[in-house]
This record gives sequence, C-alpha cells and structure tokens, in this order.
Amino acid sequence: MNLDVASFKQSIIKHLHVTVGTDENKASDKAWWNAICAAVNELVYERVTRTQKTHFQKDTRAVHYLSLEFLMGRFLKNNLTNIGLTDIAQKAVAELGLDFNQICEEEPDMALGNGGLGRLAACFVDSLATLDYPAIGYGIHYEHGLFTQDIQHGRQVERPDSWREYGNAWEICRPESIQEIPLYGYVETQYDESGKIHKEWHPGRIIKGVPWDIPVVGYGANTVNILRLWESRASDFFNWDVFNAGGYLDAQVENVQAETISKVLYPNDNTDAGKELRLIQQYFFCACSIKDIIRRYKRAHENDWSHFVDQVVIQLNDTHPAIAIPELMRILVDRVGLDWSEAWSMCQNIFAYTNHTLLPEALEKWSVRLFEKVLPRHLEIIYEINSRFLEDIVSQHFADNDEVKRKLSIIEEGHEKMVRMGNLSVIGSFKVNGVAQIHSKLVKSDLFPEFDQIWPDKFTNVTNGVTPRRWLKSCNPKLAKLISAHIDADWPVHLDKLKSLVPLADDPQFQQDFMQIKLENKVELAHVIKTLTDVEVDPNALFDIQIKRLHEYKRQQLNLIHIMALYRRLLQNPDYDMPKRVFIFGAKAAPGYYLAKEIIYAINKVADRINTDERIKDKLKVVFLPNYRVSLAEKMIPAADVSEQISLAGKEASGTGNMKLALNGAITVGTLDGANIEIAEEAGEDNVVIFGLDVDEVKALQAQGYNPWDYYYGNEELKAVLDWFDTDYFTPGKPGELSEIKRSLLDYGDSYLTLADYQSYSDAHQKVDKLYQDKSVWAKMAIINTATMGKFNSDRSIRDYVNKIWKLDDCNVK
Ligand code: 26W
Repeated sequence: MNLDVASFKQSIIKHLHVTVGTDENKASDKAWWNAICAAVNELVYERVTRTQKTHFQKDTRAVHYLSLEFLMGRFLKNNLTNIGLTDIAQKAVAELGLDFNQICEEEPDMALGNGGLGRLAACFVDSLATLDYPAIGYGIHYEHGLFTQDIQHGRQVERPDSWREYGNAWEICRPESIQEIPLYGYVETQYDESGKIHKEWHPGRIIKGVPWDIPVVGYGANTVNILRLWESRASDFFNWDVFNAGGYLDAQVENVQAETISKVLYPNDNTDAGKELRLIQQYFFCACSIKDIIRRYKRAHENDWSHFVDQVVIQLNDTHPAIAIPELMRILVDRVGLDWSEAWSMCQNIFAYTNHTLLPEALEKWSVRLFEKVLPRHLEIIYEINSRFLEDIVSQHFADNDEVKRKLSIIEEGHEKMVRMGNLSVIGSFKVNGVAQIHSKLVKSDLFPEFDQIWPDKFTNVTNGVTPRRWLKSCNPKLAKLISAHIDADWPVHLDKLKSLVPLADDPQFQQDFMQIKLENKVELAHVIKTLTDVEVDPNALFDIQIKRLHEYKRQQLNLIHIMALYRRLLQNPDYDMPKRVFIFGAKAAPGYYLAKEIIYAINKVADRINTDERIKDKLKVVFLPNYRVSLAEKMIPAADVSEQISLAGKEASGTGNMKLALNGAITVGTLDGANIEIAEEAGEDNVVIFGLDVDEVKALQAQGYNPWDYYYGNEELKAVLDWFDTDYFTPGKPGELSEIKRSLLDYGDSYLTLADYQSYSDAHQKVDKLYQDKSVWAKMAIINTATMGKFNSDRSIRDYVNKIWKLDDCNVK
C-alpha cells in the first residue's frame, strides 16, 4: 500500500470533520473509530467497484455461499491487516495522540452467528477474497445478533445484542437491489389453451428484502468481494391497500410483522426448535438471494438460460438454506416456464450441501402443516421431487424395500408428517460434504448410507480450516513477527511454510523467544481476566482453555469434574505435585438449554470456592469469562498453553477452535474426534495428548449397554467428586443446587459417556503436568504445533471446495 503515515492521518482528520461531523477537541473514541473506518473505506470501496466491474466484464462463474449465519467479529484490525495498512494506521493513530488498541475496543462484534458454522462462513469469505475467487456470501441482516451473556450470581443472563444501534461503519445499503418476497396464501391450478397445467401461487403477503453489502477484503487487497445481507421490511405495495382502506393502524401492525423476520438470530446451536418464524427467515433470505443471482445472470445473458449452470454454483451451509432448492424449481418451472426435468437437472447441477452435524436433534424437519400454511407451492414441489425420486431412483436400487423407501423419503410419515431437510438437500445437490475426514466417513456410513449406495460419487470430504490472517497475524502480532523474522513473510497465504520452523523447535534461543511471547500474551490475558472477573491469576501458571458453545456433547462437565478432583487432591495432600494451573472457560448456552445453564452455574460456583480457598495457595484457579465471542477469542487463543477438545468421539463434526489454538502454540488435550484426528496426524502423536474412547469403542460400549454406575462405583475419586455435587460445599447453605449435573450423569444415563472417559482424561492431564515441568520439552511441543498446522488454513479448504465441487477459476483484479 503506497500510502504514508502523514496522508493517512490527514484522511482520518478529514473524515472526522466531514463524515463524522465533529473535531479533534471534542471527538470521543467512538468518533475517532468511525473516522478511521471511513478512511479505510475510502480504499475499500474503490476496490469493491473494481472487483465487481472485473467479474462482470469477464463474465466469471461464481460461488454463492448461502448461510443463515456469518460470525464476522470485528473488522478494523482485520481490514487493516488485509489491506497492508496496520503499521501506517498504528503510527498515524499514535501521532494523533490516541491509543490504537483502545480505539479498536469501540467496535462491537458483528455476531450474526452462533458458533462453528457461522465462524467457518466468515473464514471462508476471507479466503475466497484472498484467493481471488468470484464469490458472494448471502445471509440475513439481523438487527440483533447472538445475545450478550452476563453472569449474575453465577448464572447466565441474556441481554439483546445491538451491534448496529447507532449505525455500522462497514455496511452499505443497496436500495436499488430490493426484492419482493411472497408468503402464505394458496395455489391455483390453471390450464392453458394446449391443456398444459400451470400453477399460480396467490400469496397472502409480500415482504420487501433490502440488501446491505459488507465488503470482504482479501489479504493483499486485490479482490474485495461482498457479503450481502437481507433486511426485511413491509412492502409498500401491500401496505397501501390496507392503508387506503382506512387501516392506518393495521398497516403499522403489518409493518411490525414484516420487520420481525430479520429481527433476531435464533440462538440455538445444534437443536432444531421448529419455529414458524425461523422457516420464514430461511425462505426469506433464500428467495431474495435466488432472485439476486438471477438478476445478475440476466444482466449478462438476458433470457438465455443455457449458461446458467456454468455460471452459478450455490453452496448450502448445512440444511438451513435448503428451501432454496424448491424455490429455484418454482422459478424455473412456474415463472420461466421450463419443463420439470430440465429445471430439475439444472438444480441438481447448481446446489451443493455441507453437513455440519450428526446430532439427531440438530437435523432439521418442518411439519407439513406449517409448510402448507407458509409455503404452499413449495410443499407441492417437494412432493413432486419426492415422488419422482422414489419412483425413478429408489425403486431401481432397492426394488420393493419399503423400509428403505420410508427412510429415504423427504416426507417422514408419523402422527405428524414432517419434511426432512437433510434428505431434500442430498437429493437436490450434486455434492455433499462433511467437514473432517472422520465426520465425512460417518456421514456416509451412519447418516446417509443408502444415499451413498445410490450416488457413491456424491459424498466427499472437505476438512475445515481457519484464516491465519485473523487467527495468527492479527490476533497474535508478536508471534507473527517472530515467525516473519525466520521464514518467508508470505506465510499468511502459504501457511505450509510454517513447516520451516520445525528445525527451530530444538533451538534454545527460539524456544525462549517463543515462550517469552506466550508469557507476554498470558500477562495481557491476565489483565483481561482481572478486569472481567476480578480474579487474579499468575501468568506463570499453565493456562488451560476450553472455549466453545456449552453443550453436553462437548463435555465441559468432564473438565469441571476433573478440576474438582484436582482440588480434592490438593486438599487431601497440600504437597500434591502439579504445576500451578489456571482453568479458563468461555461458553454461551442456548437460552432454553436447561442443563447447559446448570453447568455454567456449577463452573462459577466451583470457581468461587476454589479461588478463595487459602489452603491451596493459588495452585489452582478457575475462571469463567463472560460473553465469549470472536473478539474475546482473539485475546484468549494467543495465551493458551493447553487446548481442551474433549467431545465424545463421533459427536464433534470437526471443530475449528482446536485449529486456532494449536496454530498459536497450545497443546491439544483431545479425543479422537473431528479434526483432532488430523491435528494429531499433522503435529505427530508426541505433540498432542490423546485420551478416551475412539468412535469404534464408543459404538461397542453403547451396543453392549453402557452403565454409568459401573464407573461411579468402580472409581473412588470419581464417586467422591460426583457426591460432592449433592452437598453444599460449593453452594453454602443450599445443598443439592448442583445435583442436576450428577443426575444427568447417573440417573439419566450419561448420554455422552463422560464417566467412561474420566480416568483416561485424568491420566492425560497427569501427562500434561509432567510435560509442562520440563520447559524445553514443552516449548518444543508448542513450536511444533504452530509449525505443523499449515493444513488448517481455510485457503486450503477453499481450494478443496474449488477442485472437488465448485470448479471455479480465479480472477485477477488489478
Ligand atoms: C437448527 C438448529 C441448528 C443450528 C446450528 C442446527 C445445527 C447448527 C449447526 C450445524 C451447528 C454447528 O455450528 N456445527 C459445527 O460446525 C462447525 C463448522 O463445520 C464444526 O467445526 C463443528 O464441529 C460443528 O459442531
């Protein structure tokens, strides 16, 4: 970037005056932040225009990434990194007498996602732009993203998140591309002169979709793609009728209903609540996006549909946008007038579907009754897709096997008929991928085995990745600088080059430099911990971090039980040999997930007791950091010594936090689940600590009949810890307040085999303790982890998608 400090400073001041409307004497940090963003945007918008022009002129094939979630976090540091302006901006801001980091704290996180799936979408749009692929992300412009978490008396309390209450510097409204979307109503069957059937949907409501564009700056800043998010509004056309009929108030009520659609992100992660508003959200953004895709295609090809499948590929981020399949069918058949079979073959060459979970409660189903009410024409189309599939394909492969037919049908028969979105997605897509090797294998063998028999080439794997720009260069600048001093500076786009650090893993000086940076990052995190929780922790202690959504399958409860066991060992033997340890959690629970919230409460109560117990002399500290989110992750990950990846084998599709932590030099304590397996392969078995049952052993144990009581009675320490939950030791005066956790593990059957894996987990931590005692051994392991994580660059994931699924060409933007 050939811009100097002086001119960037001038640009900030100019924008403080003309964009923000204030001056240096009275500007708040927020005003300065806005002025800096405006100065950056001056460079960004120019590139947006250039990128779009180039893509149009070259008439490129593009991927359209449909996702109900984009967990973007903050933009300022990231955009500066990608545009190559970090040093200049920092100097300019310093010359203005301001604290750069403090100003960055003014930016609210854009938290339009729950967890893994939404953050993956954010990493993917970064990589797509970095690699110069023509791509557009489509989603919903939620007014409220994921709730803010407060901890009050140890319990999670949710507050609404208002990320754009006073405007957002990074988005541009595009009223020229508004779409109108039908809902409800009924379908009329008509016949034309030749007797050909035509279906006419008479909607009961029309909703307006207003697009907001967010520039996505690729590293190196050649390509700037856009993320297009739809906001719902009442349609003018519909309102005028009501309004003219004297219904001023009714019209306002309609407005409120229409605007409810994009009001709030559903906070469930991995559980399907089946709510009408959620189905409407899904349809609303898919319909807007499909119309937008067609509008753009027609600009170059008018009404010639013969190139549509060459120009358009649509990736479905889980089944949440699967309604896009029948929507495209509706447009092609009802509006364009194509034959069913022609339209269907187009669809089957356009859509691809990524599965992100095997948990049965996460697999989306919509009741046929609800579908009929909200999307009557789509229900008919789904029935038609289904009957053709069952007649033409299933009967060929499985003759008269009614059981298989029932299983493969999009419609689940039962006391309430349901539409299975997973089956629809598989049937309507040309490729289906899982997100880590083991997960993709299980998608084939356990979730969709018969589909795999019908279409063996349809199923594939693309292991997840994370963007090293945000998750190393920007969040861990000291480590990034150390790396750049030893290897080619283009490692952020060629992450495999980190391998050149391997020989340095034995170098005492490099070990010392590496661990000194880790220590400095821990000092910074210790300040954050003090500010947020008032707990003091020693940066020389081992920082053991578990950060992810709270869910039983992720087994935060296993971590907690083990912490209690350590505490008990220290109480029984004050000389118990272990390094000083700090256990740090960050996790939001779905607001309706009772047990998850109990686990948060238990962590906080155990933390209170341990942190104030003089007897253990600060050898053990427990911290629950409130409101875990992308910007907090950026402070925690660089400071981790140990990364907890302890899901029950077979349950975590991939995980991506595991990659970020290992990349920043944390040692994984993990099960053989998801991408942990591939992390262990890359780092080598000696540089991770694996414990617990593997997928086959889990299946065997469950087949034989798992009985948690065997483990309770068979392990004195485990029994003592579980019994502790029934006392008032951690909840003075309130015995039994934590009992629900014990009950879930014993009386309710311990669905995620926590007790079965306990001893092995405890042994794994003893191994960690030993390793940590030898500073040089630990440093070497940490360095090798950083050095070997090149595979988990999301650029590699994107290249895999391009080669296996999307078949795109990159497009140079000058
Ligand atoms: C319908 C409710 C609902 C909401 C979200 C069901 C399912 C989801 C997501 C698919 C859950 C999710 O985020 N899955 C995570 O996806 C990550 C990215 O692939 C993986 O790394 C995680 O292992 C997986 O849990």
